[in-house]
Amino acid sequence: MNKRRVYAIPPIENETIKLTKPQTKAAGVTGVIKAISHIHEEIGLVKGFKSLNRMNQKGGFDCSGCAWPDPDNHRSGLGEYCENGAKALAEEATKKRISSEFFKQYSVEELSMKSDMWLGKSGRLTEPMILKEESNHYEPISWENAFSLIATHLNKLNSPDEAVFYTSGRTSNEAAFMYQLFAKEFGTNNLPDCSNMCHESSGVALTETVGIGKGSVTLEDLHKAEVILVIGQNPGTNHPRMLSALKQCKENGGSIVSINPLPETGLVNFVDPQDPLEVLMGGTELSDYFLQIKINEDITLLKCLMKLMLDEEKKVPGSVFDHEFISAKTTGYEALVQSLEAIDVTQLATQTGVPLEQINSVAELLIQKKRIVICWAMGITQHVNGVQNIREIVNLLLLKGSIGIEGGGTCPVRGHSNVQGDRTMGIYEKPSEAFLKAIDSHFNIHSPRKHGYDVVDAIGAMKSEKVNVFIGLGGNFISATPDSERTGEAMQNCDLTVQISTKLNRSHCVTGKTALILPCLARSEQDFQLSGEQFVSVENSMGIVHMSRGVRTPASNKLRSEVAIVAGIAKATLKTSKINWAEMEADYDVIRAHISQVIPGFKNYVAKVRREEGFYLPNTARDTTFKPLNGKAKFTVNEIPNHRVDADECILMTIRTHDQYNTTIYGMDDRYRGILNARRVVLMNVEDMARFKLNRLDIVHITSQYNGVLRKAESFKVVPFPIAKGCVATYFPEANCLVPLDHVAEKSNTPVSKFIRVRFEKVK
Ligand SMILES: Nc1nc2c(c(=O)[nH]1)N[C@H]1C(S)=C(S)[C@@H](COP(=O)(O)OP(=O)(O)OC[C@H]3O[C@@H](n4cnc5c(=O)[nH]c(N)nc54)[C@H](O)[C@@H]3O)O[C@H]1N2
Ligand SMILES: Nc1nc2c(c(=O)[nH]1)N[C@H]1C(S)=C(S)[C@@H](COP(=O)(O)OP(=O)(O)OC[C@H]3O[C@@H](n4cnc5c(=O)[nH]c(N)nc54)[C@H](O)[C@@H]3O)O[C@H]1N2
Ligand SMILES: [Mo]
Repeated sequence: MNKRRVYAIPPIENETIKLTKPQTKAAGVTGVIKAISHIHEEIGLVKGFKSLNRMNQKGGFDCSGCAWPDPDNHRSGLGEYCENGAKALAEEATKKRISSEFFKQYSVEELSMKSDMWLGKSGRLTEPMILKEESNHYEPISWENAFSLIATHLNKLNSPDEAVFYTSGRTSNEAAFMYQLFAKEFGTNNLPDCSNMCHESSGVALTETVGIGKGSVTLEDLHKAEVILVIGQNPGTNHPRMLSALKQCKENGGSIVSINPLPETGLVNFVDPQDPLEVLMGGTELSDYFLQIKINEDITLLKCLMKLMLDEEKKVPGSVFDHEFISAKTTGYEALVQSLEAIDVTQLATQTGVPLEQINSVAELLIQKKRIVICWAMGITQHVNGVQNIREIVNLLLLKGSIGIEGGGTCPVRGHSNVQGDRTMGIYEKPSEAFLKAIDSHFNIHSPRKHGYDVVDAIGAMKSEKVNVFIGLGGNFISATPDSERTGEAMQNCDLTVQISTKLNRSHCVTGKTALILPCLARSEQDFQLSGEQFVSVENSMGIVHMSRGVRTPASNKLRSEVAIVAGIAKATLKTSKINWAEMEADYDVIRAHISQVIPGFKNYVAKVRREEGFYLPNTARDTTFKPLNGKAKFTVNEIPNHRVDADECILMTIRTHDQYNTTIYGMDDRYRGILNARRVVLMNVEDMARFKLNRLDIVHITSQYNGVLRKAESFKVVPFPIAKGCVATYFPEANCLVPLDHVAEKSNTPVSKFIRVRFEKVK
């Protein structure tokens, strides 16, 4: 049939923009007020606060906001949450509901013309729905019929590799383990996940250099660090509770260095909302140094820092580098030093955009200190050289012997609250032989060995009609992926697309010929199965596994848990399965017992998960004896990125506002940056505005040209902003249509969302 006329790109809406001065202080009273107003609007105050009080408390549920860890011992009486955690709860615990009447009223074509915020604010999904091949409206379907439809489609494929099983990072360990197990017994490793677009570069680089794809530090290490570098990350918005750790570090005498093209609020001044005295007194100046770097000049800057350290080391050998550590635990030192010798710091400093004096000051700090933590997020990973960026970070830490010591190490700050756990559970398109062997011998199945599709490859395969069935366990594939228009067309090639979701989003509108919505319980909701009340478990950014138990009454009595939905699909599809899916669905301890037999570090999982504080997974890079898995940690020599940018171009990065969670839009304000009631904006340095003859609030179309394809994002307002020269920023997902599908990071295949060469066409 003809494809439906649906839109993968958010509509252009009239926005009455208001600009205020960017805020210098994060959190504080306004943050608390904003949190309360979201709770009030969506849930009601009494119920809302009852739930908030159980969030991130021992025995309560894990905040679905971010993966930042909870303190091991002290938990604040005011609740261990932040403004954006409260918004995440308000979003899923909303009183609003989407009934089947809603879908009678709106066709999918109409829904696809609504904004992302409108879709999300429509309320919780309440019952399974089907969009039939000849129809433009979803209609109700029973759970059993939905499962058997999926089974029919999966079982008629020519090969299991014609199915794709996507996962977003909110899925619990238990659901994730079952989902990947199902894919393997069904016969494919097509398990792309949001990590492919997120910290994949970190996993690849860390595995290659220090032998484990996860960070090495604990929260305690941040408190005890002498220096913390925060590179390519906006914690004030995206990991607000991290600011408390930075504050603690400062109180213990440490220094904070922020490296970013934007002066992000929170890194400048932080008012701890859980400290009443601070709310009155005005907060802590967090960053001692703010290096305003140009986009993707981090390798250049790190090389300058290491060269300055080397110069000092040569003057007084042994005074800067840890030679005992280097010779005992690393390889490749000489090659790195040799490559640094050739560097001209003055020249490279100009390229970074950071004044040389500032680079000298930070080098001085690094020369003197040993306990160094480096934190990073998407400003580092989402580049062509994302993997090299992280290898360069590791180089600096290895020179100082700062990995595997108290107060020092690597800190990739994860995004989704269980994205790290999902990977540990086997959500990975390139599983190791050891993992597959363990699964096969425990369950007596034969897992496929051929590697599967990651996100970018899955879109390519859908485009060339090699994939017919897409199942998404959470997330919003259409809006989160690059090249919205092309991805939308690719998705529409599928025969069946299935979304297991809590809230409505664009992926429910841009679908395969037939589509299903399977509504599931949210993290904060109670989960009852045959054996009684259940809880799930998650792993945070620092490798601590802990339980999460929902406390709220489910949004509808027709919802099922993610575990039950995966079991339902498996039971319907695999008629002669070797695995007892019903037993796992009935009692999640059975799933955990299986996990403990298969995955390293989970011995006695059933008992250990019941410990209030959870348990740490083993981490070879954290160990004070620091023994990299494959013998020695590796120094690497990385090339300085060579950016060719034409005179009429800028480099664009796509970033998050303070009022969104990825593709879920909570509100229209980017409060910290002082941009209110508008999302179609482009943040630009005033000198660049003059260069392009643009005025404040002029409207421009943004174009990007890559590999001969011209892409265009229409009608963005120009906002003068203190961003590094030559760099501009827009919000994700409005600008995803500019991100080329074939522009990806080397080795990690992560879409390059932070480096798009763009031009501007003035509209009026
Ligand atoms: N409230 C809220 N919390 C979230 C999320 C959310 O959307 N909302 N998303 C979650 C997820 S999945 C993730 S992955 C994390 C994302 O957390 P972040 O990585 O903090 O998110 P971004 O908005 O992408 O911000 C990227 C930062 O890197 C900077 N940057 C961009 N390019 C460069 C560069 O080349 N070099 C340097 N040094 N800096 C650069 C940008 O200016 C910006 O400050 O947050 C998680 N937490
Ligand atoms: N241009 C650009 N693109 C990016 C990025 C960028 O910085 N720039 N960042 C990338 C990153 S870091 C990430 S992680 C991805 C995010 O990609 P995704 O994880 O795919 O997207 P989200 O927006 O987090 O997914 C939101 C949807 O998840 C569903 N959901 C929420 N909670 C639950 C739950 O408990 N269970 C289930 N089953 N569903 C739930 C809701 O229906 C909601 O609409 O986007 C990537 N895309
Ligand atoms: Mo992410």
